[in-house]
Amino acid sequence: MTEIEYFKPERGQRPGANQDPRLDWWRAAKFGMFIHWGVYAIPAGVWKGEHIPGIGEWIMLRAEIPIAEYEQLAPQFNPVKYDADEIVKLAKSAGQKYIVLTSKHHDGFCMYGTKETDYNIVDGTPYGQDILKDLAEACAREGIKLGLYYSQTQDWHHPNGFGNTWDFNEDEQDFVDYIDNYVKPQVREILSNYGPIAIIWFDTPKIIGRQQSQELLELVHELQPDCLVCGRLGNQLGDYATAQDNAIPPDLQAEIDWETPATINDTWGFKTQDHNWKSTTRLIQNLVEIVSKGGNYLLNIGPDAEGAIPQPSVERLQGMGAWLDAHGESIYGTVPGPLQGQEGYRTTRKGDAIYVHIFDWPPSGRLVLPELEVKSGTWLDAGVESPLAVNCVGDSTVILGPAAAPNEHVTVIKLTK
Ligand code: H79
Repeated sequence: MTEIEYFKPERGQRPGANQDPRLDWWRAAKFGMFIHWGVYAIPAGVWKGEHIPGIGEWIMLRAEIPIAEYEQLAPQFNPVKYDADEIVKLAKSAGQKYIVLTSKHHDGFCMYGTKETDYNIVDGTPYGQDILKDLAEACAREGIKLGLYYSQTQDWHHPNGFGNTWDFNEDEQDFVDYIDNYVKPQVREILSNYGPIAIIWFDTPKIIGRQQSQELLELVHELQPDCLVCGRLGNQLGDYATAQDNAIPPDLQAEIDWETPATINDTWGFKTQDHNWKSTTRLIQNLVEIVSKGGNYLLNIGPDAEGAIPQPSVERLQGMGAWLDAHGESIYGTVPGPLQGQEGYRTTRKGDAIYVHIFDWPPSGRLVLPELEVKSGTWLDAGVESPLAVNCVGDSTVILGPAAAPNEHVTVIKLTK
């Protein structure tokens, strides 16, 4: 196994950005919805009857599908079940504070009405409507922030984009021309035509040079000064750092603002054969784990070719939202807690309050923490009726509760001075 590099410099945060107040809303938000959606939802992991392993949105590369063949997906794309309001309401009910939609993934197909190519949802499909416009309007109505994923380096459809070695000869490509005359005009479009965009989520920097990353950063901030740029812009120029996909760093990351993008099953783009859904408990624990170490959780859904959200995703997101309804105080607006690297529990803090999130409830009902100089404790969930005792004993804080965990996912105790 290769060692996981949680924070490569090229996905890192620009020095000084960790003091930037433009990130304050994002620092408090903790939990966002990622949406991976494009024409790859039609093959959904199967090409010419063959299951193509790996993440669904990579099918064009994995099967080395020629552009002329892959392009034929667009005239089949007619997601009549797409309902922007339903997606935004799902995000809200899950407790997610922002949404990031793929405006263009590596396959080059654009999910918005661009003037730069006909290979887009408005001009190239029977559906013919601007999915991004609908989502932007629904987000504005519901007061949820909208970000956009944009694949700035890989574009397997553009003659000068990176990554398609089966249709193009790399030696003949002009990558800087692609950045200057395709990527920049498209970034200008998505930041000019859809109202406020909270985040631009660039991905897989790979060959992008420092100057190109710098120019894209300046373009974004010129058009929308408050728009955050994720670390995958490349060259350590992002407003915040992006961890490796699905990777949660082992320790507290106190010096940087960071985010883990993650899947609920194993794919981003919809795949019929991926049923490896993480449990609601696991997803809640991942959220707590990430927040306890100072990060944000950007959790993905992959709508199908008709625009429906897979039911297992809906159920899990609603389960997370129900937990957050009772426990949001210990997540939103918190900072990492004083006890790190402990077995079986994680801590967050807000002002004087320390929140202990218990993953492994002790069968004795007795949990011993290092001394925290706290005087009292309560269940965070007002619905829990079990007695709770918190005592300082010597150098320890001893919590006494029932034998069974009061919450089926993660029980939270609020400790105060
Ligand atoms: O958008 C999602 C992914 O498509 C994208 N980032 C998230 C947010 C991503 N781009 N690259 N990668 C993830 C990692 C790619 C890993 C690879 Fe492979 C290993 C590419 C080729 C070998 C996995 C296996 C993907 C294709 C085959």
